[in-house]
Amino acid sequence: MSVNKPWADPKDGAFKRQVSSFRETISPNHPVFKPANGRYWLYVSLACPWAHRTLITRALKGLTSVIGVSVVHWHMDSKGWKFFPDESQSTSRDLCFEPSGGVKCLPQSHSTKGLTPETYRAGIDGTIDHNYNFKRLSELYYKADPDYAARFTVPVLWDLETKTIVNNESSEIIRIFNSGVFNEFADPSVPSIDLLPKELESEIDEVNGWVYDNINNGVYKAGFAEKQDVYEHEVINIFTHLKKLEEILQNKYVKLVEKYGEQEALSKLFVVGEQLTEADVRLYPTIVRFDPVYVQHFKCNISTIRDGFKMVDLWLRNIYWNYEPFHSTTSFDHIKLHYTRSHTRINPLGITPLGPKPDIGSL
Ligand SMILES: N[C@@H](CCC(=O)N[C@@H](CS)C(=O)NCC(=O)O)C(=O)O
Repeated sequence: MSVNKPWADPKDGAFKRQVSSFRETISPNHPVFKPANGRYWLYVSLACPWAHRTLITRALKGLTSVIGVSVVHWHMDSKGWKFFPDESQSTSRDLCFEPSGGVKCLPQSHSTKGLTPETYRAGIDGTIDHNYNFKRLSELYYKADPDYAARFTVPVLWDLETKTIVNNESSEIIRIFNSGVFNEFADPSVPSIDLLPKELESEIDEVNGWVYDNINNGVYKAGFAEKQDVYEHEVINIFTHLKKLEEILQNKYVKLVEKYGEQEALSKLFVVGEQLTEADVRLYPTIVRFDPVYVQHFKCNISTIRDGFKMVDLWLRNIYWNYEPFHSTTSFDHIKLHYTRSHTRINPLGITPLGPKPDIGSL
């Protein structure tokens, strides 16, 4: 079976992301995938920015007890993602920073199958596959489709009833979560939020479009480029768009200060409108990874966010420190370890840089 490599096409030296294969939705009108409590399961990596969006949305929508989660180990090898325990990485304990990740693997009826707190290092090594005890994410893909012939990517939204993949495209998974189909099961203590209000939808789509091409996927195109000119083109493009973002946030902030005063302005500083939307959810996973990994590992080092983009940095710190669903789903352990030790073509010795410290500035 030929599964294309995660790095660049040797012909033109440019990285091209594969198109996701499973594209169903969940809705009362869908012939198979109806909304239900505990029927669907998310498979994620805490390192992966695309999976990160789905975890944030799940938490923002109060669905942590409705949709369970299994987390792959941070180390992705030639056979792809694997679940805990991972014998080959057993020496990693003292290399890990402090445990984080904040992922609740509910529903509670799914136990961690005998793992004790000593052997179960959630937030560092990921979790077991709670449903089938698979060792590899690939096994899940083959269960859904024995002829599957593409890459085994996270996130995966899995249906426990028909035992198949509903969707493996993060931009669609977050829209399913936001659509309201699970509202009746959602945690009532979580304030309800619509991440895609009708009146802002076209602006959100417009921002998502350029943010995806030039920032979210831009860092990968720079990082995986295998020719100098391709790399330079991509990295300059990223910084052009970070500048555009900085200007948008700067203009907004000035207006917010005029309208609400300095104290309240920050609480309304979002990419679109004056409220948290999908545009923030999709931008955040890239920006929070930027200084810790993309600057050095993907060579996006014209500047750091913290030194070169004051408003983007302020927006980032506000979201990270003031919104639990962002904070609790961000694992700097997974992020740093995954990139620096999995991409052996970029970093053959797997040395993980210690800085920058702190991972993110305080407010
Ligand atoms: N279009 C997908 C992209 C997902 C994706 O590329 N995930 C990466 C991790 S960041 C992955 O699982 N890669 C595994 C591989 O390429 O083997 C989405 O947004 O859901």
